[in-house]
Order: sequence, then C-alpha cells, then structure tokens
Amino acid sequence: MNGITTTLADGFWHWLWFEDPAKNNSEAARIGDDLFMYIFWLSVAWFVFLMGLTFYFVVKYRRVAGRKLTRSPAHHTPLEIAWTVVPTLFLVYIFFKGFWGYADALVAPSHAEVINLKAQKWAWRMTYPNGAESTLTSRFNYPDESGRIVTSANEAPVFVVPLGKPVQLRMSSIDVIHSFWVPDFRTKFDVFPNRYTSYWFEAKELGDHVIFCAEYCGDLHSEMYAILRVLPEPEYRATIDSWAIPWPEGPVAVGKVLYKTKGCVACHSVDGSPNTGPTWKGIWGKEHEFEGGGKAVVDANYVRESILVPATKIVKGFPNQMVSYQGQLNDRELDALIAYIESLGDNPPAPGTGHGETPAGEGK
Ligand code: HEC
Ligand SMILES: [Cu+2]
Repeated sequence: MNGITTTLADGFWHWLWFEDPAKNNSEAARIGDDLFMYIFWLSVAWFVFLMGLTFYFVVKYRRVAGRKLTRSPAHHTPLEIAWTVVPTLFLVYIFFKGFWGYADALVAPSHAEVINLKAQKWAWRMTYPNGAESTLTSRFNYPDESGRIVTSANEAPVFVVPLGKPVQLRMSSIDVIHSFWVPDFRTKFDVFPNRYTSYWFEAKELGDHVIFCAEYCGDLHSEMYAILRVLPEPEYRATIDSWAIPWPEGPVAVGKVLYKTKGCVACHSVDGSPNTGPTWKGIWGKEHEFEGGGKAVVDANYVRESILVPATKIVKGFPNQMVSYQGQLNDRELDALIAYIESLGDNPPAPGTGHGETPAGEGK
C-alpha cells in the first residue's frame, strides 16, 4: 500500500477514454466514466460533422459570377424527420444511462455492510457495525501538478472497507452541510444535519483512496480529508475488531483515541501549537479568562461544560467556533476526554488514581 491511487495522473488511454483497466475502482466509477466519455465523444463527433457541413456548404454555394441564385426549399419531410429522430435517440440513451446510474447509486443492495458516517467541521468519522471507530491515522502521498509524488503535511484518519462487498454509508452531519467525495469513485453525496443520506459503493481493488469534502464548509474545509483503505474482508473484520477499544486500557488511553476519532484534533493541539481552538497542553488546573469578562479554573466540570455547551464560556482570544457535542458523547466518553486533558496538564495524576473523576469540592 504505497499511498493514494488517483486516476488524474494516468497516461494516454486514460486521457482518451478515462478508462484504465488497472484502475477499476468501483462499478459506479465505471458507469460514470463511460457515460461521460460517451457524451464527450458524441459532442466531438457532432461538432466535427456540423462544422464540416457548414464549410462544405459555404464553399459549394458561394457566390460565383454568372451563377443564378436559387430559392431555398421550404420543406423536406424525410430530412426533417431524420434530423429530429436521430439526435433524439442519442439523447434518450443518455437519459436512461444517467437515470439508471443514479437510481443504482441511491439504492444499496440488502446485504451491504452498513457503516455510519458523521461529518463535522472539519473531520469525517465512521462508526462500524461493531461500534468501533478508526484509531489509525496516516499521511498520504499524492501526485502534484507535475506528477511528482508528495506527502501530505497532516495526518488523516484511515477508514477501512471490505473488498468486493457493497458498503453502504449512512451519513449525517452534526453542524453544516458537507459533501462526501471520493474522486476515484466519481460520485459525491451531500451530508446534511438532521437528516440521513445514503451512499453505497463496492470497491473492486485493494488500495487507498482519498476522501474530500466537496462542500465549502468553513476555514479548514480544504483539510477535511481522510483515507479510505480497501482491505480483504477477513483483514477488514480483524481491523475493526481491534479498533473496538476495551476499557481496561483506562480512560486516558481511550480519551487519546476519542480526541482523534471525535474530531477534536481538527481544532485542538496537544503539544502547544496554535490552532482554531486552544491547545490542551498544560491547561488543566489553570485559570482561563473569557470573552466579555469572567474566568474559571480548568477542571472536570469546566471541561464537561466546554464540550457540551461550548458557547457559554468563550476562551479569550478565540472565536465561538466549537459545536456542541451534546448527544455525541456518552458519559464514559466524556470522562475519558476529561482524563486525557488532565493527563496533559503540568501535574498529571499517577496512573490508576481515578482519572476523570471530579475531586470533592472542585467545580461550581
Ligand atoms: C471546530 C473546531 C473545534 C472542534 C472540532 C472542537 N473544539 Fe473545542 N474549542 C474550539 C474553540 C474555538 C474553543 C475556544 C472557544 C470556546 O471556549 O468555545 C474551544 C474550547 C474548548 C475547551 C476549553 C479550552 C480552554 O482552554 O479553556 C475544551 C475543553 C474543548 N474545546 C474541548 C473539545 C473537545 C473534547 C472536542 C472534541 C470532542 C472539541 N473541543 C472539538 C474549537 C473546537
Ligand atoms: Cu466539509
């Protein structure tokens, strides 16, 4: 698995017919590409044909000294029927191909693997049928304009899907409209808040594909990417099983994973580097000032409130950019995140001393 495959940088056959047997990514991609190339070459053929006729007539019927002008015929029924029926047939073909392709894309086969996809500013999250979420991130390689392979600056979450099995994504957003786009699969689907949309595909080859957001959704829209990794089905099962994190590892370990999988990583750093939101490094136990006055010590209650109702206290110098995670995190997950933030403080508690619990008297 040496990075993202992308069909943009392929050679002559790709240029001519958008089709390279080696890049047989998905059935939907094949249908879409075929139709696209059909329309493209049909347009080229008609253009050449019509321009050719025009030039021919211009030359043939040009004004010549001594030649008498003739009146144009007003009607020619067989010719008129031909130029109506023939293009109509071509267009009807386009309509049915497009309609069937779209209908196919909407209705997933009943034996599909259903994976939940959540979009938010600015991350994707997939929840697998066993309740697990990805704990894997990776940089990815992609060709730049000159075809040279470059490596992404940031890590992206890696999502796995089984090879040769239909996968249905049940998609929704927790904030604004996003759009799930896998360029290699040639289809994109909008993802809405308060409503599920569905998208399905069947990957036909092992390998990585890049996922983008195709809906401008704010500052870091362009960094809302992830990697879709196609694995043989047994390996896919083993991977998602290994992602179902057992709690005995302790809340800090779980919090560290949730930090990535719940999208906090998009806005919060844990090493002090600046980002959309404040870093978590060393904030535990510190006093924070808020926009419009007021201050509070960063403790479990403060962190909990910051996660569930972020708009009540806006940290000084930061925008009111964080969405509420009310309903997105259960109590244990909240505890794990609190424990993780605590562990990033200047005096982290020794392991096994009840992270994430609010000591008596702390808070409001
Ligand atoms: C879209 C960007 C964004 C995402 C995603 C995000 N936050 Fe925030 N967060 C912010 C911003 C901006 C602030 C500062 C403004 C405020 O207080 O609301 C903030 C503030 C906080 C604070 C208070 C920090 C302090 O220094 O006082 C905590 C705690 C916090 N976020 C936790 C989380 C957790 C946990 C997650 C993931 C479950 C998360 N955030 C996801 C943008 C984000
Ligand atoms: Cu987006």
